[in-house]
Amino acid sequence: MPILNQIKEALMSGDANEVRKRTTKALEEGLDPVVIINDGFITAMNIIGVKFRNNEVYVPEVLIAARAMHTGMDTVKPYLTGAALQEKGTILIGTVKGDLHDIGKNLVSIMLQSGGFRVIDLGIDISVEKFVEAVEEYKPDVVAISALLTSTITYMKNIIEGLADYRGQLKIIVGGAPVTQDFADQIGADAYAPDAASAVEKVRKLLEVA
Ligand code: B12
Repeated sequence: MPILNQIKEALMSGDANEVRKRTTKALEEGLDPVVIINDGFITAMNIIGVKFRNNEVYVPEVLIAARAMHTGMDTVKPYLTGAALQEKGTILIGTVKGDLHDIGKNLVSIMLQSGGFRVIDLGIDISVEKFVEAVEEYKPDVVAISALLTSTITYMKNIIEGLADYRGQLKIIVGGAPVTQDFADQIGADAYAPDAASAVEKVRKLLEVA
C-alpha cells in the first residue's frame, strides 16, 4: 500500500504511534511534507468529518483521530520550510456568554485546523466585549460563534451587533444544536452550519479558498 494510504489509515483509526512511524518513514523516503499534510492528514480528517456527520463515527473517534493528526503534525513540522504551509485564513471561535458547552465547538475548531485554517479558540462564556477585543488583536477572517442553549443563542445577535464595525473585514458563522439557517438569517450571520464537517465547507466558501 502506498505510504500515504498507510498514514491515512493509521490516522483514521486514531493510532498516533503508527501515524508517527509511517510519517517518519514517508519523510525519510523524501515525500514532500506539505503533500503528507494535505493528501494524508487533511484528507483523512475530512473523511472522518463526513463519517461523523453521517453518524458512522462518534465524538470519541473524532477526538482520537484529531490527536493522531496532531502527532503527525509534530512529526512533520521540523521538515517544513518557512512559507511551505500557507494557512488559509484565521478563524476566531468561541461559545457565547452564559453557555458552558464546548464539545461541539472544539470539534469545529479541530476540523477547521485540520482543514488548514489558523484557529484562535477563546473558549466558553465569551462576552461581546471579549469577542471585540479578540477581533482587534487577531484580525480574523471569520468569527465562529457557538451556543447550545435556547436561552443563550439570542446572545449571538448581541455579538453580531457588537461586531458591526468590522463586518467589512470579516465574516460571521454561527452554529450549535438549537441554531437553524432561519435563525442565522434573522440575526444577520453570513453563514450557518449544522456540524463540524459542513462548518469547514462553509468557511471555505466564505473565504473562497479550496
Ligand atoms: C454535554 C452536555 C452538557 C455538559 C457540557 C460539557 C461541555 N464541556 O461541553 C454540561 C454537563 C456542563 C451541561 C450543562 C448544561 N446543559 Co447541557 N447538554 C450536554 C449534551 C448532553 C451534549 C452536548 C454535546 O456536547 N453534544 C455533542 C456535540 C458534538 O454536538 P453539538 O454541541 O451540537 O455540536 C455540533 C453542532 O451543533 C455544530 N456546532 C456546534 N458549535 C458550532 C459552532 C459553529 C460556528 C458551527 C458552524 C457549528 C457548530 O457542530 C458540532 C459538531 O458537529 C446536550 C444534549 C444533546 N444530546 O445535545 C445537553 C443540552 C445541550 N444541555 C442542556 C441543558 C438544559 C443544560 C443545563 C442548563 C443543565 C442544567 N440544568 O444545569 C446546563 C447549562 C450549563 C451552561 N450554562 O451552559 C439542554 C439544552 C436545552 C435547550 N435547548 O436549551 C440539552 C439539549 C439537554 C436537554 N435535552 O435538555 N450540558
